[in-house]
Amino acid sequence: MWESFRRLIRVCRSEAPDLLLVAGDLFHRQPLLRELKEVDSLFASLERTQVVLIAGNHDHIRRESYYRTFRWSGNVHFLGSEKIEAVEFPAFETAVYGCSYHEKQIPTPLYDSAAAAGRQKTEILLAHGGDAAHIPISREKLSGLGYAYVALGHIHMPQVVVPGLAAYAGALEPTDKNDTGHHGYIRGEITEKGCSFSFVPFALREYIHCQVEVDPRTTGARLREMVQAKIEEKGEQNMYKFLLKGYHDPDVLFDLDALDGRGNIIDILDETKPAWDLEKLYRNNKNNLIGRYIESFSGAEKDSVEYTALCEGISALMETRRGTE
Ligand SMILES: [Mn+2]
Repeated sequence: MWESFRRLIRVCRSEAPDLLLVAGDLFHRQPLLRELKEVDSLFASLERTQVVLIAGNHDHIRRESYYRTFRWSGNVHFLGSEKIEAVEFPAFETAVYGCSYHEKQIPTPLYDSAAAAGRQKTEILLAHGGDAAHIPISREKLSGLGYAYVALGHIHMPQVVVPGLAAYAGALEPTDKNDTGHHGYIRGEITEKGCSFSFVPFALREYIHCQVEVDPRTTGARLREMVQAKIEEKGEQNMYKFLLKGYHDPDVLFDLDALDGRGNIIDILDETKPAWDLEKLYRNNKNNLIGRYIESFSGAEKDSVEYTALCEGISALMETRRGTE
């Protein structure tokens, strides 16, 4: 995460935006003093950019938090109050509003009544939360507050909440194996015509969930090729979770460990089912339990619930027969 943060600072150094907004949870826990010093010196290196940040629920301001006493560099503005306050930048006629978490949870919809006060021509809200326990947000209310832009933090997946007005930047890098999809930051521009913003993919890696369909001709070696081809197509730098579907030859057993040739598969779920040759099985087992079992499902459509139950039952029966052989 530090590496991504440093890369983002390098981007800001070269693009020199007026503002860099950090919408809370810069840290996933209480920051150490040395961490605040590192972050502040990186922010201070942005000579042409003003930085505004708030504390989120993860790095909420505890009684003994270093956030309370830390002295930020001149271009860094920490909105540390529990109540919504504003920092003004007359040089580019902008004010940024926001508040910080002093508790892990805030179930009150604080932003519902946090209208822009008209201190500057352009007003921005820096907000954190959006679920029931963390300042619930109403799209309608947010739209009526009078801000040119609402920069949202808390949800890791980047997403637009109100088109042209409010969006979650998401985490710079995925922080969890279920944080699939692109990660990056939001680059916004406010002109006479209004606000426009777009998501900039920035993460070095993504978590990708893939599905692979097998059929009765798929051998273990072929499956390995299919999995590796998917990884080559979507990028070797990413981390994968595979779901195997379809029907396999009952005599083929997939060795799941052998599929991870590059060490970037974190999970493989095998939901394939054996493709039994039911007619042949029936012919050979007419007078025993297997035959009667197949008979009881006669007419089941392939891929129906009944057919799946039939195949699973057959697998179980064949397994016990193998066991007694
Ligand atoms: Mn949060």
